[in-house]
Amino acid sequence: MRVVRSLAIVSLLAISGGAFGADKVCKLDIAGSDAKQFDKKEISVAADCTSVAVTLTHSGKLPAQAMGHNWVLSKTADMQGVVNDGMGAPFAANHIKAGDPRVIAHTKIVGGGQSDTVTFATSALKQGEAYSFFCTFPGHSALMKGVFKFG
Ligand code: CU1
Repeated sequence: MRVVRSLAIVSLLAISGGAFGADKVCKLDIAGSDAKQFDKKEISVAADCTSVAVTLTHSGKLPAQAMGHNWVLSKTADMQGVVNDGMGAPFAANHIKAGDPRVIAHTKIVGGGQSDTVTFATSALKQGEAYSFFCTFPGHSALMKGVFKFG
């Protein structure tokens, strides 16, 4: 009994760890297909979300080496640079340049039937800034991109 009670207290502390005890994790889902498409062209995150959890699911059947997808977030102005450097980065590094400071958040590359979730704090985002999400698998971002709105 004593052990159970201590665990409960620890979880409560974890949940109310924010400055005002109002952490709000906003969950979003997006899917990538064998036809090299995301199922969303736009994602909106409300200003009161303190963090965002994006789950990317590959709705197709093709393996990651042939038709892999990731979900990458950057400022729209940084997107082309992130994509270009991603082409030169290895598959094992999810086609993202090591330590790329322009990447705000990214999932790993998934293949058919797989999914991955990335969680990031909205303190990394500014209201009014233009953000885009995209896939950095070589040749995919022309079709696989969308607008990410915060605030
Ligand atoms: Cu892709």
